[in-house]
Amino acid sequence: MKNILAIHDLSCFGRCSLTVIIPTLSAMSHQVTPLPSALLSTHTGGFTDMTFIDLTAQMKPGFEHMRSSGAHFDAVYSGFLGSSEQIDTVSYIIKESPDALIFVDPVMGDDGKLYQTYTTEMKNRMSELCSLASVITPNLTEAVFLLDENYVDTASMSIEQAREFANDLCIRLKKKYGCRHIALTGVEASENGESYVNTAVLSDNDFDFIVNKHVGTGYPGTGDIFASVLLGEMLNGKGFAECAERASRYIAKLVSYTFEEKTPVRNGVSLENHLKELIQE
Ligand code: PXL
Repeated sequence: MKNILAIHDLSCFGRCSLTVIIPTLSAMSHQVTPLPSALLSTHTGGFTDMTFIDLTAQMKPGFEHMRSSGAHFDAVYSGFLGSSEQIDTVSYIIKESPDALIFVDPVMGDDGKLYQTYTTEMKNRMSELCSLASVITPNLTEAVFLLDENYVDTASMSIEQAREFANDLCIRLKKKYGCRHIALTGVEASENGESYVNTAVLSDNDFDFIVNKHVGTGYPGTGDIFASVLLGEMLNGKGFAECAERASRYIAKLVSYTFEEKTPVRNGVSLENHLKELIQE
């Protein structure tokens, strides 16, 4: 069994970050050891006035205590962070984990905008973590932030145009950060009146573009579930492109089922009804 150090926030209501990461990776037979970066009453997508407690002060001592208590991590998996200082802590943890797979989801924003609790300094410094990672999983917004560029909405591009645009972004991300594997999510396109949400994958020098019909709407937490399924599959020994394909098909299915249930978008996807599909006999 692999043990994953999951450095993300705990947003109590709304199904994102640790509340979806732990069940997803557990269903895939991995142990998850959370190192919470912040405690929020809800996530920031569609809610206002959420409570927020920054947990920076307990992260490094918490990591040291787990290590001295015998914890060994096969992967360090970071996501939403609560302060700029946490980037130093996560860098330290990564440097202290030379045998671990370093998987950085550079959570910062969506639709061209930073999340409510993110500062420009955090945005500028996320590059430090990406430089230390083997795997990064930015969405389109985060990818352009990491390249210091302006957001481009690809929704009106054809699939081929979006594919080329995403290929170019992935190549430049790889050149700048040196990561072995990149999965770029949320690359929209449209063709013949149909909308698509695609995932671009650059693994070593092989590029793939996974095309999915856009069914319903975008839900919070899907980036966290995508990254978790991808990591879970990688730790089960599969090739990166195959893992990314499984993760993106799983998200497309979750979104389409949740859309039919007509629940409020900000409540996230109905993961609980579909966890059993991740369990391998
Ligand atoms: O799913 C990414 C995420 C994680 N944590 C918090 C968020 C979001 C996205 O909105 O608000 C608190």
